[in-house]
Amino acid sequence: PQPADISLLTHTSRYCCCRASPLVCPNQGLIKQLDKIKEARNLEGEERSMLSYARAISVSPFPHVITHSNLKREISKLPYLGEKLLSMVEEFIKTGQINETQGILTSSRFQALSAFTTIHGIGPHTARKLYNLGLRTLEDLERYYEVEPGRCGQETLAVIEAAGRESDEAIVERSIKVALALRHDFSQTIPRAEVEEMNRVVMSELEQIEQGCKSIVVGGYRRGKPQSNDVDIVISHRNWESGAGKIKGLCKRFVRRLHERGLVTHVMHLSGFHEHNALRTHHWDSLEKALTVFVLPGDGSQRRVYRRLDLIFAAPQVFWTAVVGWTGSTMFQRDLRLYAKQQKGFKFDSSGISRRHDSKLFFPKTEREVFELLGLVYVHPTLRNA
Ligand code: TTP
Ligand code: MN
Ligand code: MN
Ligand code: MN
Repeated sequence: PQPADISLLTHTSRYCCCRASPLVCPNQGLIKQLDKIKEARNLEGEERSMLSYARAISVSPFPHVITHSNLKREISKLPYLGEKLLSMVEEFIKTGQINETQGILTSSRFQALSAFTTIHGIGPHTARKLYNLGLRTLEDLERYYEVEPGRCGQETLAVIEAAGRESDEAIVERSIKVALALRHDFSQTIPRAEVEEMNRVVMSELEQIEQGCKSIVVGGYRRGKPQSNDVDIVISHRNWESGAGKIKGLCKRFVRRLHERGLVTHVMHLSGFHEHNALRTHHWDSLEKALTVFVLPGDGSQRRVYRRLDLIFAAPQVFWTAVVGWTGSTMFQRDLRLYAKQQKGFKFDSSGISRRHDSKLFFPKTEREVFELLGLVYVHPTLRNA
């Protein structure tokens, strides 16, 4: 990161897209405790409370270790730390833990619900439904969904062809079955070198069916995480004029190809992303994406681990908004949208930027331009871990 950029960021802003959020911060212990409470609220469907904790966590990368001496003076001036949160922070400073967190950690309901939501496709709502049926462990879930560990046959080609014509329930049910069957592989995190190898293999396959494409690995990898839970790649085309036409329909064609080549073994979901309002009439109106299971070709000596791979396709005009959106973090992106709306009268999401009053579209040519358009100081990807 350029020092000039960092020094312009302020830790007292209400928006985390104006603050520096490194991967590891001086108050990691506090954040870990608050994160459990946040997760518990999320699992119980308490959205507002969940967001309060998420916001408290996002301001806690305060540049220094939070102590008694700076608590009154500086910490109480940070946004989102109200009376209740401040008393928890105080408790943490005194005892090294938070009582409520300890209660959560020993709750068997919390343990079951958080185990359930590690499965892609199971959100808090489904997790609670399964818990109410008396299910408690992932083994219980395997029996319920009639899934055998390590084995998941799927008519992948049929899934690809059916894209866009399936019900949400069918998509979720399939995702859960695949994620359950392959959960022992999916729980192994992906080192950076393997992420890079996957991108290389994907792009050399893509070159075979469409020349001139480009990609950036986004998600946690781009924010500097040493290990990722999945791999997210935004794909576009180098030609500004003809690129949009080449990207259109590429998602399905490419996933079919990767499946033929034995690289994509399963498809969880294939879709156009939610559309950017003002873009609707144009041919680059929405982002096509594929949520898949990918396996690197082996040399025969050992079985390769199944990995989750997300491919996002963006026309050149919306490539950089897609990259910023999919780099995350989720909180960083949430505040980018909020800042754009509240401070600039702009609409921002992964599939584009537009001005609200006249729907004028903007097509940034670099990542810095995305920030400039929104009137923001550039934040390096490794400082977007809010
Ligand atoms: P994830 O892959 O779910 O999360 P991550 O890459 O930050 O961390 P990891 O995979 O290692 O657990 O999502 C990647 C980013 O994409 C996320 O930070 C926000 C964005 N995103 C969207 O914009 N829309 C979506 O529907 C999803 C799932 C993610
Ligand atoms: Mn990811
Ligand atoms: Mn994830
Ligand atoms: Mn992902």
